[in-house]
Amino acid sequence: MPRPAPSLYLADFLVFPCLSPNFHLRCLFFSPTGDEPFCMGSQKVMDQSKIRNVAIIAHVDHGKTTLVDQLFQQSGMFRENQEVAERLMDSMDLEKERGITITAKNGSYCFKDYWINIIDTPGHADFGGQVERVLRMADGCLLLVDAQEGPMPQTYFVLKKALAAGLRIIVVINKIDKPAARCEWVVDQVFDLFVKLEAPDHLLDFPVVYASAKQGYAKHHLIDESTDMVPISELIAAHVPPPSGDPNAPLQMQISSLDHSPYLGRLGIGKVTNGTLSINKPIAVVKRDGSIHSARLTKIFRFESDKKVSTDTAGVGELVAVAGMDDVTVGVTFTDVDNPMPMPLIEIDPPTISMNFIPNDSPFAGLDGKFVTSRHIEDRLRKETLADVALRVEPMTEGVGYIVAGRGELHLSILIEKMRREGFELQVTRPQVIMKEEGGVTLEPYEELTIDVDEQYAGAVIERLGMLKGQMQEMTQANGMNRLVYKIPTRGLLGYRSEFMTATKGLGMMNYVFAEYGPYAGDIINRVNGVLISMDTCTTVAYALFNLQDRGRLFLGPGNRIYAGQIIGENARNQDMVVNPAKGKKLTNMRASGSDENVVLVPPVQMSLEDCIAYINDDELVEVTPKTIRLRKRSLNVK
Ligand SMILES: Nc1nc2c(ncn2[C@@H]2O[C@H](COP(=O)(O)OP(=O)(O)OP(=O)(O)O)[C@@H](O)[C@H]2O)c(=O)[nH]1
Ligand SMILES: [Mg+2]
Repeated sequence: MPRPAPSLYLADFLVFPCLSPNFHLRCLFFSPTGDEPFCMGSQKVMDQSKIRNVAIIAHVDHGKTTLVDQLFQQSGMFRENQEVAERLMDSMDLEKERGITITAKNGSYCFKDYWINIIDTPGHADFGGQVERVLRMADGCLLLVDAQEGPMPQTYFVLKKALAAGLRIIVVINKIDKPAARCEWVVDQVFDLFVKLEAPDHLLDFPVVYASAKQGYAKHHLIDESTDMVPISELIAAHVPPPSGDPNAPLQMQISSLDHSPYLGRLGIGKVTNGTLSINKPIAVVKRDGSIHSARLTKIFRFESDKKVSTDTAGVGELVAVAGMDDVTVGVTFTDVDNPMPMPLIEIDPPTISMNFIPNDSPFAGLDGKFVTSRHIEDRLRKETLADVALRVEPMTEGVGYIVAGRGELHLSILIEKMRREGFELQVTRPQVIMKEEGGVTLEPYEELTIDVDEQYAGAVIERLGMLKGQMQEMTQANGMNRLVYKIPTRGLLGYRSEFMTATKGLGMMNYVFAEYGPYAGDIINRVNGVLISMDTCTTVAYALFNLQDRGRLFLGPGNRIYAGQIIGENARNQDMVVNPAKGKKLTNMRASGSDENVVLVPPVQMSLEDCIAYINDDELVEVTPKTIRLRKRSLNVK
């Protein structure tokens, strides 16, 4: 077909490759005047047959966000000299700092005349529910697997969800630049996983592509030479079907995820499954409870690279964000006013752990934070439940505070971190797993735990996991490393990560994913050590800490203002000990030359918020303020 002239744009909405060095990947839409390239803020809907909606799914850190960077960069959507941030889609501050994706995000790029919508998903198990929900927007997915590690617990989880959604799957063996890459082994493992998950025959024959997202190349065969990511885009264009759906049918669009705009408030994100979404037409909204309301949208956005671009209408298969409904939530369907047709509800995974968020009542309460009352905390938590459907909040039955339940320690600690950055002060209790009663039997959540550990530390890890009520399912060896697979109560894993890191000198990897509810495993003692507790409100003194450091590990250094009942370290023994961290040296008339200044302190153990949450026992609290994180006894009465 001859390439149409730019002036035909409004009639056909076709894509014109621009003559840039990588023009085969570059795609600009021309303005009606023909000279200025302009964004997709068009009144027209897209050509359905040229849309590809692809989710990128994988275990944590297997390189999803890095792959999206490369696809965007090589599509020519950025100016040649434009500075583009690394892991562009990880746009939240916390995502950048931690190097992990916390919320799924939409973006797009052009390849030849295809418009490829990409959904970058989080790999961490705590955010697994999001993956399941956003898969509703996809017609296919890229399953990334690390070329060295092979499939990991979350690979299994996301693949299971993708197969259940009936999506076409392209397997990307990523990080082939790693010296220890073992691509053939990984492909075999992935195949075994497909078989284990009873994938239908047509999906078992999955296409494979080998990539280094970091270095920006991909190839169909390992022996090929390649300098770009084109093979991945080619496979997407060829293997992912265009969105099905009838443009003439009544409107159907279900909200799969949420976003927030400082100007427009909440945005609902979803795929137009049937019909056309238009800004000027009233729509019916079917809520989660089945009630139907009419509404009018104030804005519709398409996703262009990592930006949202306003449009007035969107057609079948397009992924859009919409504004105008403050109470929009995951699962609602936008549909035709005259012929409302709700889509099946999106199940939301029930929470597995909970913590109590209580107002700060420590002696130092209110010194740092702007928002300290239970009312402030309640309002903030309610706001969060609107944006995060995996979170549940209810008032505590005893005392003032809220029971906040979520999908894991990371899920809840991210919320606490966000709150403290906004100026909140609060105290939190030790996480509790959520038990279930079934037929008079108490059931508790179990995780499937996969551990990769150097042979020399395997014995210690196995011994500890036994104490934490883990049951070994599998043990394999390769290249001096042991892979252990366990089923273990979620309770046993609370706080285990930092212990594991110390026990394996940082040379181990542990990953877990929710497996099932199983019988209550009996008492588990997560922490054997007692703590060192300050006897007074005081400022810590180097000399006193020097004398205390033989007793255990200290959590803070000299010059810190602390209160009576605050935890300042871990006791080497298993009971608590009240200590005086302000006790200076008795002054005498004699000056002992040299020894007075000779106080050498071991650097204190630095505890992150997650470490603190994982560390405390039931009679302890973590006090969180914008500037400080403290550990304390619930009862400050130490006399
Ligand atoms: N050697 C190598 N490292 C890579 C490659 N791709 C990504 N990485 C690195 O792997 C780490 C994780 O990359 P991300 O892109 O954040 O991984 P992710 O899958 O998005 O992680 P989550 O979103 O947290 O699940 C980063 O340090 C990347 O630089 C690759 O092809 N080769
Ligand atoms: Mg990521």
